Amino acid sequence: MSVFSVLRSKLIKFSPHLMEKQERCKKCNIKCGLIKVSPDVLRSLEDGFQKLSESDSKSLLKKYLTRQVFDELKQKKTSFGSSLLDCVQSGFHNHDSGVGVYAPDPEAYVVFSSLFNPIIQDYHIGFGPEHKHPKLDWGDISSIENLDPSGEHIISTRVRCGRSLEGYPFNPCLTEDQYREIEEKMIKIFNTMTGELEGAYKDLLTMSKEEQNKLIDDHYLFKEGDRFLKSANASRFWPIGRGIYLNNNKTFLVWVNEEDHLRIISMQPGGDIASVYNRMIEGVHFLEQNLTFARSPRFGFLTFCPTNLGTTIRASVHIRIPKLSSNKEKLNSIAEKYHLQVRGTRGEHTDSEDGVFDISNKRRLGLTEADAIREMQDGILEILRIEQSFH
Ligand code: ADP
Ligand code: CIR
Repeated sequence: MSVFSVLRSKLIKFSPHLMEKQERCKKCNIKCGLIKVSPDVLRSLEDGFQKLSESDSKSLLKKYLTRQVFDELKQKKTSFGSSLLDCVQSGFHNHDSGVGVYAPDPEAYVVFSSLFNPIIQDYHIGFGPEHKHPKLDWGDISSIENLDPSGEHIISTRVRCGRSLEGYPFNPCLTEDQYREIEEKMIKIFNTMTGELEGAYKDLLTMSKEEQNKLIDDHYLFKEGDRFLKSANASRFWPIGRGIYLNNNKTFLVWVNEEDHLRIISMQPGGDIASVYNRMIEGVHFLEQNLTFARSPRFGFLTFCPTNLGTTIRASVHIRIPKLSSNKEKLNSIAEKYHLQVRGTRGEHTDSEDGVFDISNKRRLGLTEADAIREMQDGILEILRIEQSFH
């Protein structure tokens, strides 16, 4: 590579507007073929592709990264300088990934659409390339029922959504200054929260290990050292810019700069999903008075992981179902039929402890917020009906 082309690609990476006079690609309408992918990156791509092909990985990445798609995409870059390697390296390193891809910046969903589209269609159950995410609709909260009024099975309920701030790329492209800038912006807003949402922000940089571990064990804080995120280049400068806002009742939380710029979370003991959902909406309304969230006409709210696009809603219960827990096949078949996802007690990629599962809606894209909540509610009610029918 000549000195000139190295300089040019560096300049373009930091100043995408320099590409303005260049031609746009006919397929993705982005200047995706103009910055050369380096021989090192190409070698890592070929090597990773070969190893994944020979593995018994069940990831969606392995399923959809055919040789043809790989050859079509391996030379492309977004105007942020992201290559195919930035999208797939988590799945290349972690063959036990369920999905295996992340979008390093918002353009990646378009430039690498031949890979993202089929993965999105598979995960979000039928959201095809011709589909558009519907308009935001929180729905009628008064129609949502308590999932477990007797309090016998549901330990707690949580609803979260993810938000990216317009004007910033995702984790792998954020600079150290941008991490600090986002955090500072958020602290100013958190300081103005009142009423039920009033609380305090704690940054990870100055938090003691004891406090951090207690918050993780109590299910408030994100875990440390997620290997899927780490190999996606999403943990650079950790713990700079990362932290958690907690209201005084510990029922409303905001994660800053973990997987997404923001995760807005509401949770409480029991099965009163209407109260939990309502509080999360209140928090979102408050934050959006002060921030602009990145939203695409096709994908809805934009997130780092394609599994979170659209509504970005994950509504979950921690549920004790001893009978179904000893009949995993039955539990999985109900989950599949009702579009639910079963996770372990400490979140994704963890095991169930004491027969407690985290069960939530699976898809978030191609349906409204109200539909996502309804889908979770219908599935959980069916699980409880079946659990109670075993005597
Ligand atoms: P997400 O992708 O929604 O952020 P994770 O699977 O990473 O979720 O889990 C984050 C944390 O939230 C974990 O500690 C997990 O146990 C906790 N959590 C998820 N659902 C519930 C729930 N219904 N009640 C209590 N904690 C929950
Ligand atoms: C995987 O493929 O298993 C991980 N990359 C996680 C995928 C979805 N979860 C997430 O975004 N937290």
